[in-house]
Amino acid sequence: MAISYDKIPNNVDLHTNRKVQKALEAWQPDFLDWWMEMGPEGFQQDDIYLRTAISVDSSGWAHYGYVKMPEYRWGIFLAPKQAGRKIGFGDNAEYEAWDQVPGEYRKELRRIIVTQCDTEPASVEQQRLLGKCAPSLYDLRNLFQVNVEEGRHLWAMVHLLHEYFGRDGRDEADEMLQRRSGNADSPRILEAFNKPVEDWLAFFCFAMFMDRDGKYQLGALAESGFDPLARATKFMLTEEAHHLFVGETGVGRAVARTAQVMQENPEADPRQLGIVPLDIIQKYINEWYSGSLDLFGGEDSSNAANYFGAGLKGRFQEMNPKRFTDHQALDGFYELDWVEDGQLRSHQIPMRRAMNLVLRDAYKEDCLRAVKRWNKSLEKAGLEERLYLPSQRFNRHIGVYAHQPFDPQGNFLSEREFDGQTSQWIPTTADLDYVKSLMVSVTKPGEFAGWIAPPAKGLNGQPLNFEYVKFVNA
Ligand code: BYC
Ligand code: FE
Ligand code: FE
Repeated sequence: MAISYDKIPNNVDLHTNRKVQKALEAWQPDFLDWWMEMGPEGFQQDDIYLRTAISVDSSGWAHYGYVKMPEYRWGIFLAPKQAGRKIGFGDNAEYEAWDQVPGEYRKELRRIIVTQCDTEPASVEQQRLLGKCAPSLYDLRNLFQVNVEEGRHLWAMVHLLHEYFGRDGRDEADEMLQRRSGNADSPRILEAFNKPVEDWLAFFCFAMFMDRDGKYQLGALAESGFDPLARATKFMLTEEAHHLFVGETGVGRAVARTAQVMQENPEADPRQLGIVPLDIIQKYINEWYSGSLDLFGGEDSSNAANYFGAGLKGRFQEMNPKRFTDHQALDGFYELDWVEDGQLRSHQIPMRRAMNLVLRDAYKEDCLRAVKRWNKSLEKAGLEERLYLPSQRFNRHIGVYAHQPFDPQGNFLSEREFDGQTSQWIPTTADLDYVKSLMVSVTKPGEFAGWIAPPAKGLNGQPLNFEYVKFVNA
């Protein structure tokens, strides 16, 4: 099947690159089948006010207009090449950045790119039913914007697989459309991407915490000595900013609405007021934040040391001298307490092996900043409660704290104490059912569901009551 290349905006010379053309011609129809089967259910015919990336220059890349999602122009962009760019860190520092995959690191690079790539379609699958209960047209449009851009991130990584990894790369690209989030036989690679996102508070937590992991992982890959990966991820980060905005302001609007209604009804039970009680919001934060920490991999990781040593994956803003001056990280240790012989003991991780932790620390700072902002609306409403991030030890499935009985404050409990209290920390079935009961679909322009405050302003300079989605069968 022939593809019309002007429908694929790109700056990778697609029209002259026979090799990638051929690979994409085989892959694109399968992508569209996947999108129809696993993409947002029920809205494929509607006109959505979406932005499309049509070039890489910072002022002109975002083009807004009504699009039906299956006709979205998923493009392939690399951030502009920096002439003479050198590898910035690790054992290969100061060599020219690689334009081709270096043979000795082929396996590692393939694995990093495949892992990154797999999360993109996974997130679309996890979110596919949310459109049916969106709290407003504004939010519905934001969901779809995130979904089509995750689709484009899949394209961006598939392009690298097609262009640089030959036969293996084509096989990996095919498998991206075969694995399914949550499928027992062929699940997505990382655990957190196998969990369905079933209500909008969960969606906002996902975009806040999981997409933010994406920001830091992409930031680490944007430092890569493999130049095409660095350039692809750098451009993905420009789109990612909106996903993070959707997540952070989404949770913030739920908190703000709860604060406002509680202030107006100080004696009432929040569950009778059609808002999400703060204790449930805290439980959602506990669950999604702890899940996001798992996405950084183990605290003590030889993989991480190898990636850094080879110059494949750096730290966040590796080349910013305010953050890092030593780009070797051969000296020093990261000190961390974990349980040994039934007790918390201090351990020293050689710095290169602690790179997952170093990246995670930058991530945590960013999350703390957002929580502080959310707490401002509680403060303004005169409420005493505050939201917080749980300890890094709590509810972990990967790394040195995996499957151990820590509470959200990081205390090491006995199994019995722990089992008795999890319902206070993680959403129970009753909590999830209550949140689901609030999830009504609101489709009138300018109106919002009762559990969430409207945003401060509309999108792209449009008013709040703009028709962000036009339904074909309205
Ligand atoms: N789940 O050395 P270790 C995004 C495995 S999100 C399952 O501790 P490493 C997005 C690991 O494979 C960003 N398994 O970990 C967000 C290894 O297995 P083997 C995605 C896991 O390798 C929202 C073993 O445990 N990008 O873009 O240093 C919407 C020990 O591994 C997990 C990336 O992840 C897990 N969570 O670190 C849309 C970047 N963690 O070798 C998109 C690329 C570890 O024993 N990925 N394991 O069989 C990486 O850099 C690394 O693979 C990780 C893991 C940081 C994920
Ligand atoms: Fe993405
Ligand atoms: Fe994202």
